[in-house]
Amino acid sequence: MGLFDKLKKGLFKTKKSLVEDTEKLAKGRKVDDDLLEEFEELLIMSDVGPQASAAITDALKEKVKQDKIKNERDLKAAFKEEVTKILKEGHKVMCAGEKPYVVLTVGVNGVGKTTTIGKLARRFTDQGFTVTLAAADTFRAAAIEQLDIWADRAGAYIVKHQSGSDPAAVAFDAVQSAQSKDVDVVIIDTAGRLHTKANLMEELKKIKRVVSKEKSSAPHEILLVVDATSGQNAITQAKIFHETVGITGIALTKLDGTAKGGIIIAINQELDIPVKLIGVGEAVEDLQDFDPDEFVEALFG
Ligand SMILES: Nc1nc2c(ncn2[C@@H]2O[C@H](COP(=O)(O)OP(=O)(O)OP(=O)(O)O)[C@@H](O)[C@H]2O)c(=O)[nH]1
Ligand SMILES: [Mg+2]
Repeated sequence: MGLFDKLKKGLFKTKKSLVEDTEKLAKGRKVDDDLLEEFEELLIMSDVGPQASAAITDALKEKVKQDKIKNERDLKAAFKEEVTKILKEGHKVMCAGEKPYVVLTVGVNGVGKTTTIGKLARRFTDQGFTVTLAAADTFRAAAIEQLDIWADRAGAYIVKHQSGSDPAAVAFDAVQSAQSKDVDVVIIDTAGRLHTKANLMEELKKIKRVVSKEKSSAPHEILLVVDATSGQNAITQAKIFHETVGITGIALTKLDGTAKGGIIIAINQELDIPVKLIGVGEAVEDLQDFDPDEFVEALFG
């Protein structure tokens, strides 16, 4: 199965709730304000978020007024256009520049950080880059083992200390080791933490500070991993992590498990942080660069 088909398959449930249900709603009906009110409700139910839902609906209302939307087909086309606009605004992909290129990965518990790191590492090594993983989730021994397995699969180096040790020290050692071995990419795993726990958020600041002592331009990417099934809480998480450490990109995981993939539209509308990666399944190739055009095609096509 090609990447686009995997994306399509991963977005199956979201396509149903976001696109097919809105098509059904409009079928054989006159497109008017009443219909668009119901349409807006459907968007909100699909986790598109109040702001983006209102923005899309307002744009459609305007087009109805101008007589540009007459039937369900016009409605779908205009809807697609508005979603594309929102997803394209401020879009960026991840690209390794400096050497070593240091990626710090953060997020709440269980969102898919370690899995995303493993898949990302594999992608980089497949492309011919060398990679060092930093096991800075020292909270549980199992977390270090999990990263070890991924390092093995990806053919990456791993820097690890004993569980319970200082995560910032692990991150520092990993960057130092990468510099001495001339490694291309360093990816730092961290323990999941609730954005509401101030002391744990301080720890992330420390990791960031310590890494920049070893290489002043690092970390080059601070990647927030967000679970697509967490609904509007994803926005709150992003805001607080951003305030604390300054997020440069979002990896949105588990889009395959949910009908609420509309959250990606809410994230794009409400935050100035680009979604760079999406997870549409458990396999390595299910971590994809977020490409707004392809995403919209997979959803509406
Ligand atoms: N279906 C699906 N499952 C995913 C995806 N990404 C991650 N997972 C699953 O999510 C679960 C948790 O993943 P982890 O990578 O351990 O999450 P984590 O954020 O590192 O968790 P903590 O370190 O405990 O905070 C695993 O079972 C993964 O296989 C995805 O895109 N799709
Ligand atoms: Mg983990």
